[in-house]
Amino acid sequence: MKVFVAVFLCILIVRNVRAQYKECRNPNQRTGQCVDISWCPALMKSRSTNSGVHFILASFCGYDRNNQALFCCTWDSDYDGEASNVLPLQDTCGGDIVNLNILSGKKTVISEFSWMALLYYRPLNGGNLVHKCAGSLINHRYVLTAAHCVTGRYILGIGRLVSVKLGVHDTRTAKDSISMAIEEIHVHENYTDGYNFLNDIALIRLESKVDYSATIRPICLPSTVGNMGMSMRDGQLLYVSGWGRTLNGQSSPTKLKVEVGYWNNIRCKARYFEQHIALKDSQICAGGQKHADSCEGDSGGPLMSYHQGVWVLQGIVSFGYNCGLANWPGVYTKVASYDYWIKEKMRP
Ligand code: 4AZ
Repeated sequence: MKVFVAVFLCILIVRNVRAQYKECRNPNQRTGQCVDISWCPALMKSRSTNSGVHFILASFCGYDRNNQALFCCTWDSDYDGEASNVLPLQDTCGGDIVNLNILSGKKTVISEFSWMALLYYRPLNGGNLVHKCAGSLINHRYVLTAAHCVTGRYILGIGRLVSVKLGVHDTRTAKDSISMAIEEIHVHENYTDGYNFLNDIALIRLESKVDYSATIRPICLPSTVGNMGMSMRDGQLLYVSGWGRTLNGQSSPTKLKVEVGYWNNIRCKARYFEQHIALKDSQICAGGQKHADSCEGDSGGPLMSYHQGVWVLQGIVSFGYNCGLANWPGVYTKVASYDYWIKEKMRP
């Protein structure tokens, strides 16, 4: 009898609690109860991560009688889905709808190179944001760029990096583009600021995940497609894209692209040694045709190879002896040399 009464009371209490709290759906579309956050162990746990805090805010479901915010409580502490340290497979990354014939032109079409990111800086005088560098989206959460775009002398006069814009074709309209805040920046520990710009690589973690779309997609890393750049031949065509300085001396409002030929390292090291710059095997040279080069403002952007429908991030725009001079190729950070570094820095 006692047991029966106890069970009956329990059922009554649970019913009462249920009646008191509204049913709700959390951002993962799971059904839960709309409660004060201190009643919800899963959401209390979420408070320790940035993404978790986003998840809590997205779980808001109303107010109680005392105007206290309520949140949808389930067993979830964060968004479902792929962890942020997972790289996309070849069927997701580096795809392009463009056929190669169009590449003889200079303008890009809107959805071309949709992994390209623009880096925006807050000027020291607090004025409007300016963009000075580019980067490449490598998964839902990370953008790869040059170290000199996030630290050191180059950005001293520009300001502090504050956001990353994705899905941009024309910086004047930038319709359909999205602006992402930055959660964390990893600069290579052995980056040398100036001289030969060794280890000129940095990884930006966005504050939340981005959804892929027609104009926002990731590029493949060399390791993803098993092409570590070992077999590149002199003169092999690679591609650079960006909004950097053009022949008329200004940065381009629309995303441009240019073909550049690969230089083997022996030849390129000899060339730059004339300028007393010692290049390493973790750098790639490409270009050296008059007026076809990356330049100021293109830094951090991608040097890409294209093979059977897949674009691969082979290099990161780093520096050069001026821009667009005949026989002076641009120097790029060799992404394949940093495969381990990139994967080690990425967090779920
Ligand atoms: C720059 O100033 C810069 N052609 C970037 C790339 C190259 C030269 C200069 C290579 O950001």
